[in-house]
Amino acid sequence: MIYSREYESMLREDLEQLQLERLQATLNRVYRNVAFYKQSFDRLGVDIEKIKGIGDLKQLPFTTKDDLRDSYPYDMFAVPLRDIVRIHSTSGTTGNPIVVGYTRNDITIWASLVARVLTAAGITSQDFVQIAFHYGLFTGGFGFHYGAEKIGASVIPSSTEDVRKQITILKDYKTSALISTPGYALHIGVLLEEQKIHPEQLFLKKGIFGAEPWSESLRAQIEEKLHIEAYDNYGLTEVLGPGVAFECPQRDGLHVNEDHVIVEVVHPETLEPLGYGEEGELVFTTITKQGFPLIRFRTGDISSLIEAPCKCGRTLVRMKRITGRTDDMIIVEGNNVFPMQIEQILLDMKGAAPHYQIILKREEGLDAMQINLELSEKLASFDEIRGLQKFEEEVGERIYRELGIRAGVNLVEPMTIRRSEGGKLERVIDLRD
Ligand code: DLL
Repeated sequence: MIYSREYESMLREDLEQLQLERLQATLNRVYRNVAFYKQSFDRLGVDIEKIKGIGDLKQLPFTTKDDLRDSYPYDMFAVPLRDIVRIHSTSGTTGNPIVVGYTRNDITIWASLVARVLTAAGITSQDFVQIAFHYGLFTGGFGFHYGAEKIGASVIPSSTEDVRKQITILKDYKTSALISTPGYALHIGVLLEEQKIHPEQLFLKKGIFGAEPWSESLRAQIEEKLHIEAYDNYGLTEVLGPGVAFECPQRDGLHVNEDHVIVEVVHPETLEPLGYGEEGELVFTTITKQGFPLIRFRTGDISSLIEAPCKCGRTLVRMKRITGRTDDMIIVEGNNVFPMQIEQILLDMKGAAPHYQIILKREEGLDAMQINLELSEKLASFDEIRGLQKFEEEVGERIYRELGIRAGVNLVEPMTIRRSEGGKLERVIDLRD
């Protein structure tokens, strides 16, 4: 099923013409209304009147996460604040978060793009859709909520209820589609087994999962544990939230909503545009957003584009699933975090040496973070076990408070974390999947 056949299956040349018109309108708007873009275009001598084809996009400068942080909170907005009806933001607890604004029209488009995601997975007005994403500054809860309402499904905003409550809802409210991170779906699957609830006792048929990287093998595990068909979907706060790209029943790459964003893949170092099939950094230009338009935004996500047309009939280009990041950002239970944010907290805690290792595992299907932290000489001499335990708890609490991630902290003797070449520590060891 295709939610918006007219746009999702457009002839390529018509789509490119539409993209160009929308791009030109966006460039005019940002040049007039966003000081950052006026300055960066002027600095590079870009004449927006000369952008006459999608191929000219490469003349435009990139926008980075740092540019967005520096414009905190509202400097990137391209409309007067009275026209903004919604604000979301990234977590960014240490540096400035990235704050995004939506106009009423942006929200309407967002809902229709998420409606495409759901419809492509076969979800209809007959479905009971349980949304186990946080409803808050994070875009997952509200984004899916509006999309699911748009297609007329019965929406169950279970949000961050405890997992046992989620399972009760799944069973009693006859949920037929689950929306969450893939890690959370696996966690539910593991607990169902523990509680000896057979998936056939549920009504669940589909799962739409995203917000963090996952693999084909994790898909197979989730499908087996929950007896569902699992679909991937991709998005990011800066561009919109969920609704940027989604799988169709072929489940071979994610269709990008190209009538609303232009996608490029560039070499992460030279920043030269790459061709189909070549892996590099995803870059998005929004072409319909009013509140928070973005020109050539570097996502840090690694993927490649698939040239071949899809059997589903959509002409929207497909991107492969995300295979990694250009930076060291990690995602723990859907929370994006940079090791540097953890390091800053550790360094701030008196008594910790700056030698630590972050170990990511899966426990009962859920992401678990353990931090092995070397004691400073000072703390090592303070060998009262109770004091050390208290210190471990304090570090864990502070990480939870500031980053929203539960971490087990484990103090280890000085010089016991293995150094690799040059005495360097491997900071993050990811044992998930
Ligand atoms: O995660 C938006 C979203 C919500 C997408 C719900 C899908 C479902 P952020 O919190 O800004 O926004 O995180 C965006 O998460 O740059 C990727 O690194 C990662 N990511 C999102 N979806 C996927 C996916 C939301 N399907 C960052 N596969 C992105 C791999 C993903 N990584």
